[in-house]
Formats: sequence, C-alpha cells, structure tokens
Amino acid sequence: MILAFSLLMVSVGTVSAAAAGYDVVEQFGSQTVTIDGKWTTTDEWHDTAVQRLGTPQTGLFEYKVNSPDSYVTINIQLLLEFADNTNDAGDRWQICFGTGGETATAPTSGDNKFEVEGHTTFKTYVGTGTGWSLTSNPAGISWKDSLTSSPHDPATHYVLEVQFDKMTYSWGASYPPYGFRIAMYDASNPSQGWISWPPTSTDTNPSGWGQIAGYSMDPVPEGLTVGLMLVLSSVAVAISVRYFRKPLKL
Ligand SMILES: [Ca+2]
Ligand SMILES: [Ca+2]
Repeated sequence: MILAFSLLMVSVGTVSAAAAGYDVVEQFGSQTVTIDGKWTTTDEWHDTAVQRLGTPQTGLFEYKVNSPDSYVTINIQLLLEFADNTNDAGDRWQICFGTGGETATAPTSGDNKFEVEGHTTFKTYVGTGTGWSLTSNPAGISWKDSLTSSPHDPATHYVLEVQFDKMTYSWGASYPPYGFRIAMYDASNPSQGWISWPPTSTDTNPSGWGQIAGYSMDPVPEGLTVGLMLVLSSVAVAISVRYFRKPLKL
C-alpha cells in the first residue's frame, strides 16, 4: 500500500498544469481540531505547514485531514486567518477544490467552490463548464469564524475553521493531486482586492490553481517528546508572529 502511494506521488509532478510552486502535501494531523473559529488549544494547528498569502503578508492557511472511522470518512480540516478586523456583509472566504493538474480555464462539474459570505452564510458551488452554480453544502459540514487573536498574530483578526468529508466529492474520493485555491476579501479594504493563493489565481480559472500535490503516509511524530513538540511550537510561533504580524495594519 505504501509503495502504491509512493508511485502515485512520483507521478504527480509530471501531470501538473497548476501554478508552479504552490503545492501542499496532505497529511493526517496529530492534534484534535475543534471547529470553533479560534485556536482552541495551544497546539491545535501546529502539526501542519503554514501557507502564506499576500505581499506583504495579510493572510495564511493550514490544511490537514482526519478520519474518525478508519478511512470511511476523511475530513479535510482548514484554518484560514486574515488581517481583517471589520465585520462587513461583503467580506468573503473562498476555498476551491477540483481535479489536480487541470488545464481547464473554466470550472467543470468536477470542481467545487466553498464561500463564506459576511461571516454568516456558507455556500457551495459546482462548476458548470463556464462558471459556478449554487448546490447543496456537504453533509456534515462544520465551519465557524470569529474575531480573535492567534499564535500567528496577537492582534484581533478573523480566523476561520472548516471541516467537511472529502469523500463526498469526486475529486476527494481519489488520491491527490487535487486542484486547490484559497482567497480572502475584506470589504472595508476594497483597494486591497482579493488576497489569493496562488497570488494571481482566480476562482473561475482552475488551470491557475495550486494543488494538494501529494499524500504523505509518514506517521504522526510520536517519537517527539512533548517537550520537543513545545519547543518546535514555540519556534513556529516566534517565526509566525515575526513574519505575519509586521505587515498587518490592524
Ligand atoms: Ca479551534
Ligand atoms: Ca472586513
């Protein structure tokens, strides 16, 4: 089984039409996530990589997966943070998934867009071949955002947590790669526009998205002592604060 995954991962790089360099590896988290729109525990999100958005940086996201039932359900868990501290009806969080290595320049039926409108409404879209059409939210979707501080930034800003079963979708029921895009919009700062990952991507052109490029079967680092984990977390916090906080104008 591990060999099969390895071969799959090797083949990933040769089929990609996604934005170069915007790749995330899917990994199971070791920390329990509570979807409450904030860091519930000190290390809740310190077990996966931080991806940064904006130049200078104004946002970030983290991605991991979890299975409560021996891989029948595989939950994608996402953390998004944004240097926005104003509650506007026009604020948006945007998350796009689809088939990896896409060359399509418009969303197809294998693509999905999730959007949070004004911190109140979660909407799911499916590609039509030319754009997006509203569809039902995934069963068991759970999401929450709030104005809070975090280990990435002590200033008050919006933090979003999302969890849903990727097996609900055709792209998610197979192994990565998945096309993947994250974007954020602060309606109080229209001149800033959309902040996106990859930076020049748009929701309507999957060929420019990044990717969940591969799958790691590496075990959770059980060999690390709690003490070392805390040291690593502290380093991550120090680095995150240094690089995330400075550009913020909150
Ligand atoms: Ca939480
Ligand atoms: Ca706002």
